Amino acid sequence: MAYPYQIQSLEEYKTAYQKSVEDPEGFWAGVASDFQWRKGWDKVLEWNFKEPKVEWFINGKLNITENCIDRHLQELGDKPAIIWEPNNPEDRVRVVTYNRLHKRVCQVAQMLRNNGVKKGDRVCIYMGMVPELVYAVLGCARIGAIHSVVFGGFSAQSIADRLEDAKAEFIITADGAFRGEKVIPLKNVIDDALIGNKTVKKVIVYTRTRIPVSMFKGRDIWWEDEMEYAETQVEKEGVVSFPAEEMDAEDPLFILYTSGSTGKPKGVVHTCGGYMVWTAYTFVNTFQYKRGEVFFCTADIGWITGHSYIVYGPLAAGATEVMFEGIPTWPDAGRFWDIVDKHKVNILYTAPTAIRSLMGFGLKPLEGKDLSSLKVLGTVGEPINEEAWNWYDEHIGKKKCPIVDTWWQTETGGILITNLAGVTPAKPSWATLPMPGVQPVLVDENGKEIEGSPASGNLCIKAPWPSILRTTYGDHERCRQTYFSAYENLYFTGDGALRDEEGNYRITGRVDDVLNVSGHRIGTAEVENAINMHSDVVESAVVGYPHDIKGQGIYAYVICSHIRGSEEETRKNILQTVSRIIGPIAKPDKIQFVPGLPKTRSGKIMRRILRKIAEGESNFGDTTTLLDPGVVEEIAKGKL
Ligand code: 6R9
Repeated sequence: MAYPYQIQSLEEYKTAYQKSVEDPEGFWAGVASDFQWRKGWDKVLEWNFKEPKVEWFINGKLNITENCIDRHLQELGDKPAIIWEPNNPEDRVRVVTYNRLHKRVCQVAQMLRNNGVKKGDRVCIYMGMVPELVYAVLGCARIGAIHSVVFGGFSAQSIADRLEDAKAEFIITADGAFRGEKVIPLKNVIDDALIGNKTVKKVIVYTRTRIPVSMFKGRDIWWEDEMEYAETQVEKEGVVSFPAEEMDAEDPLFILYTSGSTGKPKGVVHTCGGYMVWTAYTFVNTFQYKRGEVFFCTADIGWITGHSYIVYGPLAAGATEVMFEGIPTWPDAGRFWDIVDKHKVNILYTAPTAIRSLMGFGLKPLEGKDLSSLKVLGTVGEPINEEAWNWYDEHIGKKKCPIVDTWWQTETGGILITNLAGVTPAKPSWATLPMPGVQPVLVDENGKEIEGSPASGNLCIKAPWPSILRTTYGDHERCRQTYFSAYENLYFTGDGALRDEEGNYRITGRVDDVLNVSGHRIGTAEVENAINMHSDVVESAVVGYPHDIKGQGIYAYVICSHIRGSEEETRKNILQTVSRIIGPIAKPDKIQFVPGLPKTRSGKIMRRILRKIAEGESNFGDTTTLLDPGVVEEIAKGKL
């Protein structure tokens, strides 16, 4: 069964695109009417990119969980919403039907209410990939609390910063999380994050790994006890109910922190109405999802991809999806293919870094795996190189599955540029065409729009789509500065792109000081700040360099006051420091000790030169403006 707003041919795409540009309000009113609103909107859109102010479905009232769950119950109540594959393939698969999801989300909502959580309160969620994470997220949404999910790979310090920025009063976590052979001690990390914290009142702890945890009286409570009690409140004579909070379309739904070019992560804020419409619309159209098909997104819910294409988009569309707790290489590098085979996955959505890493294991892990259920493949997170694209196409899709290369960002809420599977043409390593409602432009350094094609420039968007970020939490000026001030009346993505004669886009990567390591966004300034925390470090500069599997690796140039013990020891200590401050995901791949850094007379580090050295280039361009041109040669000599 197709969805009313599903685009099914190239012609339909062209018509939809044109209508979305000529009459955005009419177009999006049409799409939004397919959702459940408590009260309709007065006006579809008001916006200016100056302040910026963007409002969609003004005065419309809804609750996103009624759209993701309740409205499906009659038809899909017994159908699986989530098929959960545990870390250990020998353990039991859990199938969560829409009925069960409804019950659990009602219980969480009740549990949160019992513990004093109210609409608008911030709840930090720090859990592994278990169904309870989805219940927690949706339980917040049901009572109108703003969730802030923090990825399990972030350190206590990172969590502490996020808790403080969001002034979160509640945390939902687990004792630990299984990831391959490792057990991540989540609750311990939370305990460290809470040293000195003054806002958090309650920590709810779900039991997953049974590793020892300390439970503080008056603050820490067990998920199981609370849920059991909540169950007696939400279920009466076999009927489950917990009335969802009525939310304004523009009420915040969640905060998700992401790195930018400054040292401090930003809390990107998305709202209820536009985000719901966009995630469902893009899910259905990009992947050409049809009712009953099995969708598998391998992302973690700690990132935007998991928010939009594990939690909200698929569930708003009443989809069936696989959720995976573990990692692609455990117990062996055939794990994804086992899952595809076992659960008859129709649509697989993963990241280029995962594809490249699995490619490295050759074809053996594919032997004996039946991948014939696959119909559509997708990628996200970073540019996909042709080699990886071809491998994915040939060995996974068997040349029968369209590949969608989806470009988007935490700030965009959902997919903005992509081909639509089997509907609009694919072009290897090109994201191709904009979604209806998305008007990309390329601008030169002076902010002038580059017309005509082929062209290359900085990628901006001309007008708002329903799930554009509304603000950065607690600091609207920062939002304006970062995204809306570089070019007048345009949203600036931070990415560079090419455009061909057909209007296809190819994203070439970040043009700011943001790295993309294994599809994870990491600001160079953040890593530098962390390195500089080490007691022997005087100064550091961090750049990206091409990495076969990660896409980009982190290269750090470090000036030390002295080296205690061996260089190797100091390196390890620096890595440990970065792990503590940000998390293991930000650990540099290479650390080179240098006597100085190439600086301009005004004291600015010339990263351009450092990037060239890290890339192994020998032509550094003009170095005459440097304070001490000699330092460049010296650094180049010591390149790792
Ligand atoms: C969804 C997500 C956003 C940055 C973005 C860009 C890069 C994402 C891409 C891609 C080329 C694609 N990016 N998808 N680059 N092709 N298909 O990844 O969000 O974590 O915020 O990262 O990722 O550089 O600006 P986020």
